[in-house]
Amino acid sequence: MADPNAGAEPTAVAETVLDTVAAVAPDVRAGLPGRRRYLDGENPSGEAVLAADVYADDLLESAIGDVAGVGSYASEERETTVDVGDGPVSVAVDPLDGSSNLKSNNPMGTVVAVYDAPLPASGRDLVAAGFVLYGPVTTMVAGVGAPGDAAIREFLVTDDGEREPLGDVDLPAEPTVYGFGGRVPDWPDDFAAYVDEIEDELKLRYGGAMIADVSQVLSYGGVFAYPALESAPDGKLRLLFEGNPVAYLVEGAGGQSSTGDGSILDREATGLHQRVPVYVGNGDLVERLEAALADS
Ligand code: P6P
Repeated sequence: MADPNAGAEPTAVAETVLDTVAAVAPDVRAGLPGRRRYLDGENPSGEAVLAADVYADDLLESAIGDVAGVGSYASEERETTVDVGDGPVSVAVDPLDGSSNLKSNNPMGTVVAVYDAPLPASGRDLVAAGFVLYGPVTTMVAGVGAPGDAAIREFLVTDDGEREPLGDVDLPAEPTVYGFGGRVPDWPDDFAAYVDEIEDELKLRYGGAMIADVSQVLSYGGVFAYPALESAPDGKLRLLFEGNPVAYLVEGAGGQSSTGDGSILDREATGLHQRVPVYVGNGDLVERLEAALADS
């Protein structure tokens, strides 16, 4: 029997993946109230797992696994990839980024990265990336195409799981906000010196969910970082389903990304859960940060 995924054009598959994530989003959101409890055990990154994390992951794996052209599914919650078909496209997901915000009822999101390559894959192999933000309104920010070629757009996600275009996302030229993860005592001296330099120029906005904090940078201009830490030289965020997709989106919106030493998209992928320092935002702010880190 002919492979139904044969000849599946990666960007067409990617569009369908984004539609599928939007279609599932109302169910993810509706399932949050009853799933604020922690489960026994840890995720592959050694972090506590909420019932909502597993619920969202199961919904997304089932829905994305049915998309023709998708060959494998990976997520923050799963040690290894799941073979879901014979297609050329791999999908890496953070099902509920910032789920610890459930306790405080602050925003969180679903992050999706679509690669035209087996996992683990480089950010240069992305053919699409996006996030759903469960805020006062459910929205999606996404792009389809090679890194740098894709227009980054915002969509309203309706109660029926449809994507209604709201317009292009362009990083404001004048930055106004910053938000940095980790604890001040754990920041290396060079990063702390950078913070001292910019904290009088920008307003502190940090909400503890990467996607919500990146959304503020995309909306108001500025810089988000989960930096390399003294205790964790590769930082906290994962390359495949956090660093790469936000780098794709912020660079596509007119900003820059960095690991501290060049674009996140150029970081070699060696594992599904490898961590990477994440610095994204307006180019001047990212370049000043790279200079500060290089001075150390
Ligand atoms: P901290 C959420 O758990 C997450 O992975 C990112 O969404 C967020 O940026 C970071 O961790 C928050 O970490 O140490 O500030 O709680």
